[in-house]
Amino acid sequence: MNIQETLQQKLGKEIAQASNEEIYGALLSMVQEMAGEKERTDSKKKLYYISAEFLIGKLLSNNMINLGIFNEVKDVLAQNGKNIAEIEEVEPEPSLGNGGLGRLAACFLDSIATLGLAGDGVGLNYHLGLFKQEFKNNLQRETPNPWIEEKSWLKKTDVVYPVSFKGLNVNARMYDIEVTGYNNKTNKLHLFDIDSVDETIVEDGITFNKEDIEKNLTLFLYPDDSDENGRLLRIYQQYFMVSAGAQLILDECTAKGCNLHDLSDYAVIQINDTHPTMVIPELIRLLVERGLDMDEAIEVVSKTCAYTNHTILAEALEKWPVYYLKKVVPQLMPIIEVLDDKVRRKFEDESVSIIDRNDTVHMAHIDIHYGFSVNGVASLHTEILKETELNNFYKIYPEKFNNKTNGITFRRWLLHCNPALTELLDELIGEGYKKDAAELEKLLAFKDDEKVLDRLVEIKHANKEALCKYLEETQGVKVSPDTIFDIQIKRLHEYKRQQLNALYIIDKYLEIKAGKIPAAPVTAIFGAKAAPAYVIAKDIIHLILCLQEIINNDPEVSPYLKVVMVENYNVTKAEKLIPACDISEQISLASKEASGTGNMKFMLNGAVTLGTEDGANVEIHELVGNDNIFVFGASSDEVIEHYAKADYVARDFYEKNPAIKAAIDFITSEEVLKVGEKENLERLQHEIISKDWFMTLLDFDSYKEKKEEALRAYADQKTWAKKALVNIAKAGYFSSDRTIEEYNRDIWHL
Ligand code: CRA
Repeated sequence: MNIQETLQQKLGKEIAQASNEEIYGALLSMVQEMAGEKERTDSKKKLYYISAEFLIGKLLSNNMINLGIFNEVKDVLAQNGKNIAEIEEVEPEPSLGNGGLGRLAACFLDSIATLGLAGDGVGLNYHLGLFKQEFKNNLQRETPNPWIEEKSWLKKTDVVYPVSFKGLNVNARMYDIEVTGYNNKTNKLHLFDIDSVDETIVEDGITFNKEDIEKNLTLFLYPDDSDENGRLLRIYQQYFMVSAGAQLILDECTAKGCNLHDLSDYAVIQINDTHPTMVIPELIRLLVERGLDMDEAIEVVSKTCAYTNHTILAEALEKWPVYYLKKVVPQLMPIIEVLDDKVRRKFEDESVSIIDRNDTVHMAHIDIHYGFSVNGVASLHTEILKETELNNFYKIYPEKFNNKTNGITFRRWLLHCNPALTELLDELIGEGYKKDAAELEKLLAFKDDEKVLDRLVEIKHANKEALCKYLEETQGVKVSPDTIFDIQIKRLHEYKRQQLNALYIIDKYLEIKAGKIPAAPVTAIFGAKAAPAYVIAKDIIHLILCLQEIINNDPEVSPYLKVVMVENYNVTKAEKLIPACDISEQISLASKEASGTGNMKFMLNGAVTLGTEDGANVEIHELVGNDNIFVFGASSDEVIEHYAKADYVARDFYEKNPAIKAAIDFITSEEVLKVGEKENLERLQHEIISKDWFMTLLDFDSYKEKKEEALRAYADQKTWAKKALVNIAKAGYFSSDRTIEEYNRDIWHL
């Protein structure tokens, strides 16, 4: 049966007569069947990528691309008067992740399957996701983000594992999502869930009874941990995930002939940041239960587990009080004590112990001592781990440390989200780059080809028009595609410094008000969710929303400057924003952004980076050269020195720099107070002047100077297009296929 016939049969009517919802349902079932019929990857040894987040995005189009049927389906639909883009809109986006860490996991699953490697994901099935962001009165409000519908990509399985908490036994049921490789075999994403979860216990935004574990366990990703019950719930979730995951791994391995002593010949477990760390003591516990002695169990597990560190922010490195673990998973504590004891016998250095003198368990320390590999996610990040953050561990285990610079899947971040650019590339350099991203360099041959440069400009403009239409339809904001699209989209965090961008916008506003008209009009676009309990992050969103209201409604200013904060930023929105971007804002305080992956997506789609020498920006800079990136700000060495000497004083900048003072004073000016909340704005202002932990003001001048330079450079469209071309051509290095090949070569050995 061809696609037309299959769809008609599923619909029970002509395609032309069906609604978009019906067609989506039929396509979903067709694609699921096709994926199910594909061969599964298979090998003696298998990777388990275990992660609290998998930010997979909508799956229909990507699966169709990977199965090689996208264009045919699109054409069949078009012949029947239907539009694939409208059908894509029907699909809800799975809300299973927060930011880069979760999106990275999703890109990795795509690449693992594409390279034909046997590797499954293991995570949790959060019914209400992270949260849905709504703006009201210029403030962020959180509501549940349900995404599981009757017809969904999730397949309920009969696989159920018992999980025991103190005084509570539950069952973990496995749900599967097919992971299709691009023209290759398939893998699975296993998501564990509890049958008794009850969405109706959520009331008033996203609050719910945090103690009712049987009903709340898989409701939300990262439930509010500002109180003790919230933190305990996170431990319940983490243990539920790893205990079920560990049982699955042992089952699958024994089915293949593993005798448990040789577990590491059958499985390698990649621990994605510290959330799944308890898989180490849990596996040890299960192995001892199945007959291994403790020392051997520890050795076996250590040969099986590898750890990826995604952050150097001290507050993000998880530490759990012994007392919490005793309350939730007392069965793990004796094992963790043995692990700690072994460390203490071997090393005198208190700083590498697992349980510290305050009776707190350092999860990352378990991973480093009892895993065989520790990797950072960009060169600079790994160097900082080795030289400063984890230096005491590096001195003990230099051989464990390695770098794996992050990557992104080009299937989603080019083929799917930017079909016009993909078509141009196919025409100019052939399709080889789709399997070997390094071939994108062939594009450099067209660097001085005026016609090609013109086409790049046209494609960008068309993508900007599409975004304008989308923003108007979804949020009612009107912006012009003939302005420079300057975009900062990422989770809201002080270290990422959305507040620096906001201060620049205020400065610009004040200049325009004073009669200094900018050379080129700019549209500053933001997208960011703030963690519900992160007060200052929410204040920064508030400020940006206030600026949006003031500036866009000011006829003196809005012809030259507009501000748009995209509501509920997610993967789907990223796919529309990134292809339309001119300037990619990557302005974190140097040393703080482990890698960033948005920076790579923008580059691949021909945006030029305005950034600090941080995370993977450093590698982007090396690849594209000085002419094709705008770099500013203090270096990571300088920043690390400021922290060491504690000599950064925000107030000095405020008092001595009139532009900075004017911008900060504006936060609580009459204009802003008219549209904003005094308490929030004053708190933010005070934070910036008296603390500014991430040194916004240190880089203000150099940021402004570089940004102005970038805006001036944009005026010459030919040279700008050349910069865009070089960025696209050099992006091949950031394919997650390359990253996964390195993981496999150095860590997994599949
Ligand atoms: N926020 C880092 O901050 C990095 C991703 C993926 C992060 C990013 O710089 O690109 O991981 N870290 O490696 C993180 O979540 C817990 O730490 C991120 O997503």
